Amino acid sequence: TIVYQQSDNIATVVLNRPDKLNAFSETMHKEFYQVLNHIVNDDSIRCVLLTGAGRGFCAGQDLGERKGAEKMDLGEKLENGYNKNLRLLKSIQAPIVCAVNGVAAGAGANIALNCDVVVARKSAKFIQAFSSIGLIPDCNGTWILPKLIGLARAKAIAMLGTPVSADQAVEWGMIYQAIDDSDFDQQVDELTHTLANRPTRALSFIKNIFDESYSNMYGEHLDRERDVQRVCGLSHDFSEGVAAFNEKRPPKFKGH
Ligand code: LHQ
Repeated sequence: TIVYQQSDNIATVVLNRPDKLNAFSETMHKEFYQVLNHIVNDDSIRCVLLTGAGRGFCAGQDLGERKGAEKMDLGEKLENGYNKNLRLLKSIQAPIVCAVNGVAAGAGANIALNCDVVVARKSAKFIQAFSSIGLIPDCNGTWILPKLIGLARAKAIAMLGTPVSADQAVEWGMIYQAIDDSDFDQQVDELTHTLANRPTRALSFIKNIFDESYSNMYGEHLDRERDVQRVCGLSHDFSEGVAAFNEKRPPKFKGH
């Protein structure tokens, strides 16, 4: 249910249940965990690409696995499935690109929005499908959405379940780029290779410090930038970046 491949320091994770628009089954949760766990522990990885097989990115939770009308503990399902995986995803230090190749619904939409650089095919749509089946957005959708697009839009799309096109998502600041379907694969490939050749440790600091900014006070955050920049200043990649600038040549970053 997950296809994993590694080359050029790029880890590619493909959600692979195309007949079900890559909806998350129990098996897929487990395989996703194994793959993320591998990535967290492999220092050679300098960029992660998450995408889907076929015409969809991910339709969220597999609703076919719970056809019965019996009630169940969704809190438990979240904790041992999505939340466990998202905590692991969040601990990955390399930049994570999400290439939304088609519809991203429910948990699928919010898993995408938890990645660092999100691009989508122009034909893709983002659907906060949760309230249409009596749920609230999960996978930290209620945390990230208001930050990305503001409370007014976040509440409306969460309550209405309105599909948001890739272009609209860019205009709202929900994702980074909408790419013509015909150029998508090539541009995603260029993006991941570019990121994999940039100063990986600095990029990891960037993602962490942006997240921290939501809970830090102003002065406290200046202190954090100072401390992190001090570490960056001691890195190979900083020396290399400055040397390359002065020698008017492209830098060759090692990632540390
Ligand atoms: C699916 C699914 C799907 C199974 C398409 N499951 N088969 C939930 C509960 C538990 C714990 C915690 O968290 C959550 C979080 C959630 O993710 S809740 C939200 C769950 N997702 C949805 O409600 C989305 C349901 N899907 C749809 O609304 C549509 O399929 C979309 C709008 C995504 C795409 O529509 P279409 O392009 O028209 O495709 P389709 O509906 O024809 O789907 C194609 C096939 O995929 C079809 O199977 P079939 O055998 O009939 O060809 C669908 O049944 C299957 N599929 N989503 N979530």
